[in-house]
Amino acid sequence: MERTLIIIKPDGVQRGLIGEIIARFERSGLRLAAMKFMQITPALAARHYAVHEGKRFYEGLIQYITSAPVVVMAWEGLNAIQLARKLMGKTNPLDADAGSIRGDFGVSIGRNLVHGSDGPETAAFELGLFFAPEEFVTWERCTDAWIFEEN
Ligand code: DAT
Ligand code: MG
Repeated sequence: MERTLIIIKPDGVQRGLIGEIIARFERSGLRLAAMKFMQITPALAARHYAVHEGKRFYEGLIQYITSAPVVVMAWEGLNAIQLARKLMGKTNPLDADAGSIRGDFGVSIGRNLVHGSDGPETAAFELGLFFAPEEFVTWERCTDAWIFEEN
């Protein structure tokens, strides 16, 4: 089982797509482990996007992610990280497949609606930035046996 950090970015919130985006994760079979509605501070944004510091789009990225509230979630399941990236689609909505969140709703790379961790180390780091350990809910979903195949 893996956990990944998903953020519905300010454009997703402002455009009224919170429910639409959550529904896609929910019906995928991934299981919700934590969720909050918040506004990201510049300091938190700088830590979250530290790997992009110095790139020409960095300032705009920090401006955008701190510009309005976001919904931050942890989703868990088998291969949750890769699965979530697939639901999101490629970084640039122009390259994102139809049927993905960015492919269906995005136009600009700098307004691409969602964030999702890109690997296990990144996921652990990012989950720790946004959630305290006690904020993760451990629960059994009544459909788990129909979704997560036992090995
Ligand atoms: P992703 O969000 O798919 O993991 P990333 O980590 O490479 O993509 O970049 C983080 C965000 O920065 C991305 O969602 C949008 C923005 N970004 C990336 N490359 C960009 C570019 N060439 N021009 C403008 N914004 C960019
Ligand atoms: Mg990334």
